[in-house]
Amino acid sequence: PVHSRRKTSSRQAFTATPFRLLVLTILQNEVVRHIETTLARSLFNCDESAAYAGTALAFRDRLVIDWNKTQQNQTFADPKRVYYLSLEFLMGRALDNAMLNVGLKDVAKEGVQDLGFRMEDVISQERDAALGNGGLGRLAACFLDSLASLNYPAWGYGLRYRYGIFKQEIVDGYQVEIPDYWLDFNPWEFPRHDITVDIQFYGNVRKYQDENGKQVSVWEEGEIVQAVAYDCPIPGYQTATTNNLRLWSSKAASGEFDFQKFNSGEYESSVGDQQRAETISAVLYPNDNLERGKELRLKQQYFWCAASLYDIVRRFKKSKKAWREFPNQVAIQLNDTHPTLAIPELQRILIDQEGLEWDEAWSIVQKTFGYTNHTVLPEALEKWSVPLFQHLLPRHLQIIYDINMHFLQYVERNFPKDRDMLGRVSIIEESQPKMVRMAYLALIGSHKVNGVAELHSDLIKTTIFKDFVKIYGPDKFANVTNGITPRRWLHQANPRLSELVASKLGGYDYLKDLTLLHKLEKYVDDKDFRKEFQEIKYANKLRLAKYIKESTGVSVNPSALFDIQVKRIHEYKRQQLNIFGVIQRYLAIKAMSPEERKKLAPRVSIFGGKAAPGYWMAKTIISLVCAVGEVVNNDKDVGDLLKVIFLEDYNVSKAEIIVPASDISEHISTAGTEASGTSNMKFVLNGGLIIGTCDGANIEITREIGDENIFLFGNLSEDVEDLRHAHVYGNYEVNGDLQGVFNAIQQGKFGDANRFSALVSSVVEHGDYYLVSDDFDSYIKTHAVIDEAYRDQETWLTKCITSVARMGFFSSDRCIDEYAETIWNVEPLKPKETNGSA
Ligand code: RUG
Repeated sequence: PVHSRRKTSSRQAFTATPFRLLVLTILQNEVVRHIETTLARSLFNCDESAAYAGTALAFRDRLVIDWNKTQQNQTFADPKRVYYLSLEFLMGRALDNAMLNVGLKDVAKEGVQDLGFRMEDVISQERDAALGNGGLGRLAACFLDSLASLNYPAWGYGLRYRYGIFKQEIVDGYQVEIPDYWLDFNPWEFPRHDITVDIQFYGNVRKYQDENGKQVSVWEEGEIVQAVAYDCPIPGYQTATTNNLRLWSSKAASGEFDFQKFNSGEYESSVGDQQRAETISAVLYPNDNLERGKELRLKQQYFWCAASLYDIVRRFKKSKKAWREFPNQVAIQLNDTHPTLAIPELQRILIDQEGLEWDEAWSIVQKTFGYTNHTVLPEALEKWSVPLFQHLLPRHLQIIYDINMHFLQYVERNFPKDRDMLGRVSIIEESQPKMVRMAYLALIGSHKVNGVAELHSDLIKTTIFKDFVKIYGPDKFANVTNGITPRRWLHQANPRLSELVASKLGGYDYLKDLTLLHKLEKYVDDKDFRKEFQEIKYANKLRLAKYIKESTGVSVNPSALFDIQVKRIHEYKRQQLNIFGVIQRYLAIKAMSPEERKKLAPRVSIFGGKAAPGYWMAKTIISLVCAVGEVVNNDKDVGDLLKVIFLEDYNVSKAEIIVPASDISEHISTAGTEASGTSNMKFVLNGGLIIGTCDGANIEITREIGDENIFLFGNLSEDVEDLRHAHVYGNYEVNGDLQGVFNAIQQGKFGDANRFSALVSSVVEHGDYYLVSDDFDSYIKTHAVIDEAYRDQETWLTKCITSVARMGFFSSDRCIDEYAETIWNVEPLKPKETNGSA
């Protein structure tokens, strides 16, 4: 049927090359075969979801072939491999990415058109794989894309949550969380029921002397849970390398329910073990930059670390190399402190199971691990209570105490006069109860520690890890500034801009070497290029305006300045500063004469992002944004001059629509609090400008694109401590404009003032920890500068184009090459043959 359809189809088919036609026919046949056989559906009642499933399965088949070859090639060559351990992988959708990486999206588009579908509709059938909270999980996803695209022999290891990050609904202006059961149909994973690992919890440790007089520790009894591997292929861009992301799922070790209990009528408790085991990988903890110390979270961490290490060690042992070769074959990167238990676990395997001496084992451990720190916020630094550890992982606690003892002895020998230092750097915090400081354990057990942007990497050396710089010297610390994959964040999200760039640079090579973008600068004055660039931005804004209308019912003017802040809601990210600024603008518009109004560029302020379910202040910020939107959007007197939108359920696939449509985006954290930020990079790469503080990667973005192309404001990180001190001990007056904003809120202009009183009092009464009042004036003035700049569309356009051309540094390919060279010491492994279909 497909063949006959082709004969009557579009003109394009006749102009296509025979090879293209052949690929198209083959691909179409594969899609149809999957719809008819795998899904057992008739083509006559094939809907969009079946079209998605058929297309996804056809592409999956292609990935699997390259995936198998890649794994065989790696097994044969046995190079040093990288293992990226991350509790979060925020992958988003896979089909579009697979089609682009394989290089067959255009053909597939034509194919599904022939079947009567639009590719956009087919793609949007897929649910996001949302196994992450925000920047940390998305970084891990970008890194996987770069590792494969650059042909590094690499594996990702994570957890296969049954429920990813919750779906956010806004009901009467409040956030409501809905569970995200995303696994209904997931063609991108392969259960490996033959790859299982038994993971032990609880129990006790027995010590005895063996026949040679050596002390031996045995971890006995307790509970066993089984880890089952689920593998996801990760295709590289225009290469046959397809790496593996292995996610672990938990199930009861017996695999069966308790028959005895079942037969005696205790139906509920007969499935108890099973349910308890499955709970481990059931849900992603929905906190970003916040740790809560829950037992189940520690269980998740150990379950995943132990299963991954077992797998890594098993693979190494196949090569029959000596243990001292382990760090020459294996590099393990810890994405934050979440996988820190891998350190005592490897030490345990080496000494308890493989019989190595402590020192030899410890030297292997230290050479193997690298640790990436992503935050200096105290509330985000993981600590686990010693009693909880003792109960859940008794052997690991002993090992941690031994690691600490060796470390403190070393510190004492080298710093005999600084007695206080021991308490400061000890892995064990002498609090009530005692706590295990995971960041210290991660640092001590790794050979390199890196921050994620220059300022952040400097800050960790002067704040949380200051003493450790003295102990180990500065060379243990490195910076690897974050990056993003241009494949998803330009080529996929903004295909027209990607095509325009390719037309000027003579092809798509820049997607593999983003520094080539600099060649765009010579087109900055090219009339046709400018026109096309501007038209693309407008089309992207139209698309977002349409989405806003569909999802909120509000009509926005696509010619207005789109001002966007989308990211997790957090006080340190300061969405409250933004909405206070919006209120100030609203009040100012209301007070303006008609002449003044005419001069003002219309604005649409767009917010999006999830609040952790237990983070009340963050939820209050969302409800203030919604309440302000209600009033402003219905104020006829203001009309198009200002609209305020809260976009529900911000996620990766929505970001792909939102990011290309911005004129200005907001990256306005209190200086020194945002480690890097990565959406700042995405927005600039897509031809938007940014307003930001001197924080995280904003600083390096400024260095690259030039300070004339960015709107910076606010206090610097070196002044933050003094300013906070002044709030607590001095008499601080709130600036007049901000007071006006607070008055409007308190007078009930946006509904019941009590709902928002905590936001006001956090500034006025509780020390303004995030320095909203200190930065407000400069924030408002900078927005006035933006208004002025936007009126001059030609200069604005020049800034946008110049900035895109200078963003080459921020590719995640550059990050991965830096990690490979300075931390992992791994080399790419050329694939055996290039991807035939690309
Ligand atoms: O908050 C940071 C971001 O600044 C950064 O860009 C991202 C990736 O490095 O990681 C975020 N982060 C930090 N997420 N969780 C943490 C602390 O656990």
